[in-house]
Amino acid sequence: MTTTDAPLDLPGYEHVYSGKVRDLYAPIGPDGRRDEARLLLVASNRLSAYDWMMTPEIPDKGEVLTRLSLWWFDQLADLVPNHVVSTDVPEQVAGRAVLVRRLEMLKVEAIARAYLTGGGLEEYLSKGSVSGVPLPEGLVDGSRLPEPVFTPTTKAPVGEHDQPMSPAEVEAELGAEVAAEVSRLTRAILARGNEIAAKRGILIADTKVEFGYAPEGSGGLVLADEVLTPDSSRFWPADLWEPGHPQPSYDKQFVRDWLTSAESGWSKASGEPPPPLPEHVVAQTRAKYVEVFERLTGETF
Ligand code: PZK
Repeated sequence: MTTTDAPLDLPGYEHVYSGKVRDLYAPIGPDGRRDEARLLLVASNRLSAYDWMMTPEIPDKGEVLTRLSLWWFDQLADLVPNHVVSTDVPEQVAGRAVLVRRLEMLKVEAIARAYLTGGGLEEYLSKGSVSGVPLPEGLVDGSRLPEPVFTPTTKAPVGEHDQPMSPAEVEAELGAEVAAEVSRLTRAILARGNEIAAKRGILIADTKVEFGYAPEGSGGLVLADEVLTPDSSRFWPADLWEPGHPQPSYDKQFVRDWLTSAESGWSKASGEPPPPLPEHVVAQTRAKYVEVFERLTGETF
């Protein structure tokens, strides 16, 4: 899948890469050459649902998620170092961009699950285990797991879907020692996230994090990308949690409900792009992102 938006013209930066919802730029040094040690990570206001990019964008989404990630990096600082260098960024992207250390990224999507749903649920129903971890009988969609389970996947190119990786595949890719460390850290990040979020009425069902190494090879794994945001994690409102059926999504529920309602006139199965979101759905969705930020951090957006 491609993005229709042209990259921004950011003074002192050159566009490197765009994902579905984020963009990477490389700083240009005083000598006019790329600074190979840093990257500018820009969070857009783009939102995807049912694998389609929505129009219009969600105002302030990029800034809310950037500020939330920065807050989580602080909450996790005693568990793992992170890639953040500075929030002094071009004014065009102020508040929604972070200057980061350029790392050698691991070729594994580090996922942990604290509640059973999605692909984890499917695997459990067919095998009774998830990523090689045997689970108790009788679990249903939304059940809390006894403890977070590491369920890594491959990193698929944009537009393709990530595939589950077996423990043996992860060890072959990373080596047994790094694989064990990535597993331990990913589960610890989700456990810490849930300890904090539970006090604020939010459950974090699962999360995807990315790790890299500083190129010098000094020190260990560094937490990169975004962390514990609604884009990288499934957030559920705790008061509506009821195992046995799919849980409402904290951030995207208004979008999904409208898209699947008669009002939108759209059908998932049609293969057609969805129609533009009405203003009230955009506003409600923006409000949910702001609400999740304010509930978790206790700060005002
Ligand atoms: C890096 N991504 C994900 C995909 C984006 C971002 N600190 C880093 N060093 C090297 N590479 C990356 C990072 C970070 N973070 C992150 N891909 C590479 C990604 C699409 C768009 F903005």
